[in-house]
Amino acid sequence: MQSLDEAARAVRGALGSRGRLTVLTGAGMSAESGVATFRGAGGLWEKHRLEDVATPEGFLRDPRLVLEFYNARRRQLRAVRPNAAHEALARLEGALVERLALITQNIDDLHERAGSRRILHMHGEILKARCVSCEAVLPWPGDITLEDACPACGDRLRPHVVWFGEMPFHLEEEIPRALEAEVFLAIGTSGTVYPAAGMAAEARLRGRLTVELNLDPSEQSHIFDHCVRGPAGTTVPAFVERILAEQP
Ligand code: BV8
Ligand code: ZN
Repeated sequence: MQSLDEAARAVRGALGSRGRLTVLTGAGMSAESGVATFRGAGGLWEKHRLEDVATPEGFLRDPRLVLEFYNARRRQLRAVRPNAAHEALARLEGALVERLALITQNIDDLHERAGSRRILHMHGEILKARCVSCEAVLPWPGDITLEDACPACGDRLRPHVVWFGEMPFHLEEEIPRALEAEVFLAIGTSGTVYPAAGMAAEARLRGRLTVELNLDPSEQSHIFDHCVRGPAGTTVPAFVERILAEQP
């Protein structure tokens, strides 16, 4: 993949021996693990309207439908495994350590299970529940039902995920700091959902090198200095190998 070599060479140049790299991942990262994406064929939004299952209004209207939507996705997560792309990013973190910032839009735990340690889940985590009143956050690998109650205050539980119209996490400090990195790399995201979709433009505004690894063109492809087409399970390990080849 000629453009992959070109992009990796540019990243090595921009990184040098001390430069920082920020990675933003989306559903395309987990696609080859068998986790449905949102907008692809057979995607999650084909079966449900976003308004019904991924908004606070939808939860108020029909909490059982919403809880079941996430219960099904949580159950499916137990049957899948991280893929070569997740594993390559964990290797990259092992080499770059605090020079790498990993921001994910995904609510699965596949980055963690591949060995990544420092992950910013800007849209929350499906394996955690949150109390609708006192906002206690609890590890929750099983189903959430209407009968489940917050151990602290007894009120109802919801998935600890960011719905449309809700404020994503880590926007005040960690993400702005991560966008100062010399290189911004987006992997497997359609660039449709803001403010995540605006990150490439932010990085470019700061004069940073921007690279996209995606199966298809995204809504932000025109922003990136380099766009490498292909499945993450192939492009990410190849990319990481080329970047690490030169790291002291
Ligand atoms: C907010 C958690 C205020 C829940 C998610 C009008 C214009 C602009 C913006 C808006 C607007 N109206 C409303 C908004 C704001 C809204 C928004 O952006 N809406 C969109 C639909 C227009 N955003 C919000 O509401 C956000 N909050 O704005 O609050 C605010 C504003 C600024 C600052 C502070 C506060 C909250 C959004 C969070 C919603 N929650 N997820 C859950 O998961 O159920 S979003 C959900 O979709 C995912 O988390 C993910 O982030 C997102 C996008 O999906 P992708 O990850 O990109 O996946 P997708 O399927 O779309 O694409 C997959 C890509 O992978 C494709 O490109 C494909 O080609 C590629 N691919 C596939 N297979 C592979 C692959 N690539 C490589 N290899 C493969 N094998
Ligand atoms: Zn509570």
